[in-house]
This record gives sequence, structure tokens and C-alpha cells, in this order.
Amino acid sequence: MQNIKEQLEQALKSATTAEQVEQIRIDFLGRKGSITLLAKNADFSKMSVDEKKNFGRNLNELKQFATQEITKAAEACKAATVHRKSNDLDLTAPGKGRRLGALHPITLVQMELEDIFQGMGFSVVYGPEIESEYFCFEALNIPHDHPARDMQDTFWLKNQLILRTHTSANQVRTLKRFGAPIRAIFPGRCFRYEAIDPSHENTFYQCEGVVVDKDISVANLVAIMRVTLSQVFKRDVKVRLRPGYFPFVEPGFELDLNCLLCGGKGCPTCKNSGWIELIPCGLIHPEVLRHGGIDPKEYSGFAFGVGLTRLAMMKFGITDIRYMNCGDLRVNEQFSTLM
Ligand code: FA5
Repeated sequence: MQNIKEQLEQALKSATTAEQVEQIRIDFLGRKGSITLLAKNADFSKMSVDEKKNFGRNLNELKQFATQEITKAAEACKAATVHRKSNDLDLTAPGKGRRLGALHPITLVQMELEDIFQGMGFSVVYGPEIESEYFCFEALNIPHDHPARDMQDTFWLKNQLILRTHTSANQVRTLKRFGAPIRAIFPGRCFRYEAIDPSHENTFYQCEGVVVDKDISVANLVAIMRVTLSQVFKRDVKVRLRPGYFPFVEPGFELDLNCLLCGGKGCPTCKNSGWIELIPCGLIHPEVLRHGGIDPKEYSGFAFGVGLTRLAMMKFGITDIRYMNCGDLRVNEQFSTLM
């Protein structure tokens, strides 16, 4: 018994894991363990009464000792494991479970435009993406035989509604709702049934703007555009107007930006012209004002339609429009820190 006790103490000293302690329990107290076999193999017939008593008492003490020591060792192993695990936990390590997204480059530019225009007293108004033919075309003086109303250019829904092809659809809605005088921008998503290439998408963003007040002229339009673009590109910019045709403005223009890359000398980006076509605009057609419930004899106004997607591409140097809708977070992550 003394031998077995010493063997047990030795074994427990070198055990470091709960599994090793469990094996020791099996080796000593299990069905075939050395302590269990002591009792099974004892030849009581050859023992005196006193020897039997002694044997029984010593065996019980050994069992108790073994049980106690093994339990102690098992608890010590358990505590050591918890301690080891909590030591592995580094509360200062950066989180790795959740990945935060980033704002889309178009959203960044939209938010910037909203700030700039709000600073000039404009309201921001959002219109519906699903529109009626009336607001998208008819109220804007776009006749029935105009190609924009063709199935080839417009997504028609089954209920005769359409996906708006431009944010100009919100002009008459807003004039009807708020009346004159008004300064407002309408940023939003537009849809055209177009073949996709590096500069054309079927789903893109525009930011429309209108100002209606007394004595509004082309000079006001140019001033607002120049201030806005200077703030967007964070430097003084030059702009020019060329004639352009849109049925809902008269006169209509294409506003060009002096090329920021070559300073107007001519480069591949501006196709050697020194100018980049940027914002279609013009004075609001009297017919459109009338649809909006505004008397064109009393009020005049201007409207413009910035291609927000293309503006974001210019601002961030994105060369292919297809990155914009690809849904890959790696695209977004590159721009959120640049503003
Ligand atoms: C219009 O949509 C007019 N509603 C703009 C306007 C507003 C004129 C107010 C006058 C007064 P346009 O079709 O040119 O015009 O589009 C305006 C801008 O939207 C373009 O300059 C371009 O930047 C952007 N755009 C048009 N089609 C696409 C497309 N498929 N993909 C990406 N951007 C586009």
C-alpha cells in the first residue's frame, strides 16, 4: 500500500492536464486500478481478525487519500486551463468579427453638393424613382414623338409608369408643391435602357437644380455653377456656355468646365479641346413654369442637371463607370478617406 501511495503521488506530480489526471484515476481507482485490485486480490482466509481489520482500515485510508488527491489535481488542472484561456484574450487587440462598410463615392459627392447648395440657401428635395409619363416628359415639354419616350431609351413598367430617365422629372412636382420663389436641388437615381460601356450605365445618378424668382437670368446660372464647381474641385474654375437643346429650357446650354488636368491647353482627357462638357442647363421654359402653376410673366428661372456619377468619376479619377455599381466594397473603401 505504501508503494502504491508513492506511485500515485509521483504520477500526480507529473500530470499537467485534466486528461492525464483522469488516466491516473483509472489506473488507481478504476475497475482494474491498482487500489481496487488490492482489495480484490487479498487472501482474507490467511489473515487474522486483527490483520483483516488493519488491512481494511489502511485500504480505506488509501482510497480516501487517492480520491482526495486526484480530485485536487483535477481542479488544479481546470483552473490552469481557464487561466491560460483568459491570458490568451487580448482586450486591446483590434476587433476582427465585423467589417464596417464605407460610403459610396457617389454618396460622398452627393453629400458634398447638398452641403454646398444648402450653404447658398437651396433646399434638398427627393422625388420618386418610379414616375409618371406626365412629370418625366409631358410637363417638361417633351413631345410624344421625342426619342426619349421610345421603348429603346426608357424602362416602362406594366402599369404605364416608368423608371425616371432624369431628375428633371422632379421639376414640376417641386414647383407645384412649393411654388415660387424657390431654390432647390433634387439629387437621385435615374435609369435609361442603354448599352453599358466605360462611360454609360443603365442606372446612374444626377443632381438637378432649379431657381425660380423675379428677374433670374443666365448670369445667375453661370455664377452659381462657377461657385459650386470651384467648391467641388477646391480651386477656382473657368466655365463656358455653348448652345444646347432640351425642350424644357429656352435658351438651353451645355456648360463646359475648363479642363483641370491641362489648364485648357488640350490633353487626352478633354480630347484636346481644353474643355470638358459637364452640365446641361438653361432658363426654364415658360410652358414648364405654367405646368408648375407659376406665371412666367411674373417669374423666371434656371435649371441644371449635373451628372452626379460622372462628377464623382472626375473628382476621384475613376476611369470606368462600371466600378460604380459593381457592389465590391473594395471600391468604396478607397474613397471614403479622400474627402
Ligand atoms: C438630362 O438628363 C437633362 N435632364 C439635363 C438638364 C436639366 C438639362 C435641366 C437642362 C436643364 P442629359 O441626358 O444630357 O440631360 O444627362 C445629363 C447628365 O447625366 C449627362 O451630362 C451625364 O453626366 C449624365 N448621364 C446621362 N446618361 C448617362 C448614362 N447612361 N450613364 C451615366 N451618366 C449619364
